[in-house]
Amino acid sequence: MTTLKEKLFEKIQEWRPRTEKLVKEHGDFKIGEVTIAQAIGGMRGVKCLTTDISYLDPNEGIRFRGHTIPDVLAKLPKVKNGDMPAVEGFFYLLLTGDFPTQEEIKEVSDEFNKRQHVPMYVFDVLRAMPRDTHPMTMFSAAVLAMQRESVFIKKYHGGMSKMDYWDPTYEDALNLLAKLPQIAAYIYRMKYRADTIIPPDTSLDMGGNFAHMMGIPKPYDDVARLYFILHSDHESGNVSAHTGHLIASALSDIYYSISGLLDGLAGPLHGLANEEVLRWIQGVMDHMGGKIPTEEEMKKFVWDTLKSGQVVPGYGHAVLRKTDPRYMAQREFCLKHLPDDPIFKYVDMLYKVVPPILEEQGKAKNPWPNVDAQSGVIQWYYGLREYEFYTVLFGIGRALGVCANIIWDRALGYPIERPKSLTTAMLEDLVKQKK
Ligand code: NMX
Ligand code: MLT
Repeated sequence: MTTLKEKLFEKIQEWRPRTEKLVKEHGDFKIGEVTIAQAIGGMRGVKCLTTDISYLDPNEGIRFRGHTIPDVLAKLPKVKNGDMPAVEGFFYLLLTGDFPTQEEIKEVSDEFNKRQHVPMYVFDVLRAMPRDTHPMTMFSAAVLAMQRESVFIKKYHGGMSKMDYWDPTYEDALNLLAKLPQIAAYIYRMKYRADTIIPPDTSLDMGGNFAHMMGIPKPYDDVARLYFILHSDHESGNVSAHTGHLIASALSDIYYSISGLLDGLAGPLHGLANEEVLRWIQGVMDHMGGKIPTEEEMKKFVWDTLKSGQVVPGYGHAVLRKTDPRYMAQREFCLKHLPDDPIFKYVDMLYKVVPPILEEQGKAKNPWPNVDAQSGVIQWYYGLREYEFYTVLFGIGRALGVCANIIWDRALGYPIERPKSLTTAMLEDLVKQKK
């Protein structure tokens, strides 16, 4: 057993009695009520999920295992010759709640490198798809194609105690996570770089290897590390994390779960918003003939977007009620590395212009930018201009968080998810009875 797996097992054994006690002794303790608006309105704010991997405070933003983004970036050991921590170390933190040493990070990195070989049939599946297929469709299909590799399902069919489910799930998770960067880079180079594939370099960490396979020089390795960390998890209620958890709750394996989460992430109200932001800004730039608009001109574009019934991509959030700290972390990166970039100037002007307009319009509960408002500009700057690829990057990151969640779901024996529905007539009757 690796140090990570051993440590995880210790943590699981410590944690199990806490969950069991809560359910057995306090199972009917009420943590909230559900209103009709919530039952019809996407279950917004209903407290009915449990995860210890991350928690989203509406005003403070995300904490991973109790740590804010600045804390995580400061406290995790950095990659040699880089400014960012290794993604592998961050995964260790998500799984165990502890900051790893350099040695422990190296062990996870070696594990990933051992498992990074992608079976040939995955590339065959990708090559059989029309080249204009959306990269998220390709990414999800590639993950699904690998389902036959699942260790969990083989062990399940062989007969396995529920207490052991987490173990083959951990194996599946590491096997899959190790391959995602290579699959993503393959899709990118096949689709947008004349099919010139760059083989992996297993001497590098996950972020470094991804930058290498994308063919983008430094500091893109740090960009990749920052991206994967920032996008990893946003507690369990968002569409991608919830989809992954929901699918896994039926004991479908990691491959089914991650493929499904990618499908949810590919919606324009969720992860695809990072693509939408760049498309929208390009529209503004084309209209302006490349010139940076004045604030007044920008305000008009924002109002035109709203008046045509569209949302302003990259703004608003279902939970957050302030600027997303993931936006701020990327903004800091931009201020350091690309302060004069024209697209960054647009993005920065939008930060000034959009919130007051959304407030004046009075519909959005959160007028502030989310992670997607700032993420595309960095990719664009480093030459990744095919913005339909941006959600794939989000997907690699999100898979880390969801895999950590699913391993813990299995360890704590979370059951199949099955909320209850009512009919419209039942809701009407409930209201009448109350009157
Ligand atoms: N532009 C215009 N209208 C908005 C926006 C926005 N950015 N955000 C919310 N609204 C509208 C929303 O469409 C709804 O209108 P209606 O009553 O006509 O249905 C109203 O404001 C109330 O919505 P909220 O309760 O504030 O937001 P909700 O929780 O339903 O949705 C989002 C959250 C994120 C889906 C929404 O803010 C949005 O569509 N934002 C733009 C797309 C985006 O950036 N998505 C990425 C989110 C982060 N991520 O990576 O997943
Ligand atoms: C996410 O990272 O999943 C998004 O911010 C959406 C959310 O949390 O609701």
